[in-house]
Amino acid sequence: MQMDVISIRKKLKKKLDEQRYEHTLGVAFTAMSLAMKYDVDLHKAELAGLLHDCAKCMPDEVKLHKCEKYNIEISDTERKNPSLLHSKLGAYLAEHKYGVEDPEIFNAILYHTTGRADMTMLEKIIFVADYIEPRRNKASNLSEVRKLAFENIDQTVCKIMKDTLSYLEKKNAVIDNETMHAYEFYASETRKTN
Ligand code: DGI
Ligand code: FE
Ligand code: FE
Repeated sequence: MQMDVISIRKKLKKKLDEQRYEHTLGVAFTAMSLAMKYDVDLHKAELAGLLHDCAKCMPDEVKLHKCEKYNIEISDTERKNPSLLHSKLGAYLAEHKYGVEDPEIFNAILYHTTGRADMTMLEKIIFVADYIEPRRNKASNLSEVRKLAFENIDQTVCKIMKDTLSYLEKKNAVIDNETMHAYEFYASETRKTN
């Protein structure tokens, strides 16, 4: 059965550390603001925002173990970077532990880290809200990206993907195929409209 938002928040507060919980609230509120701008159901944006990182705060071994237990497929890239699994596992837990019944919400959780080609508006909103929520302070050009998010969501997705890829390349991190493919899609999409 679908849990109400207040009960979901209470459960998340137990499962996440303090910073991650604050980030989660920031993503939920930012997602709702973007949903107002882009005509998306506010409740779906809130649920997807609240639950997107529900599987983030567990050790990598536990993520791997739970994926095996629930028969969630683990790719080579994910085996090398088990942190990436928090999206897949989060989508599974949203359904089975938080009672979310809406596949649009699972997909927004599932693709929030890598993105994917041709995302739905809800998927783009969660992808962007994760990066721009008020408590985030990592990227240097955040004020610019925050403004752009309310002007052109596709360009924002493309910019975030580009910045994330150059950050990962600098770190010599393994890049997931989905991340690369998603960037190529949005790079060509925004070229078409410019
Ligand atoms: O969970 P959050 O920290 O809120 O944000 P997130 O789910 O977007 O995860 C962010 C991290 O994931 C960030 O450091 C970039 C990294 N990431 C995104 N795509 C890839 C990736 N890491 C690797 N190794 N490969 C990817 O393709
Ligand atoms: Fe995440
Ligand atoms: Fe997040």
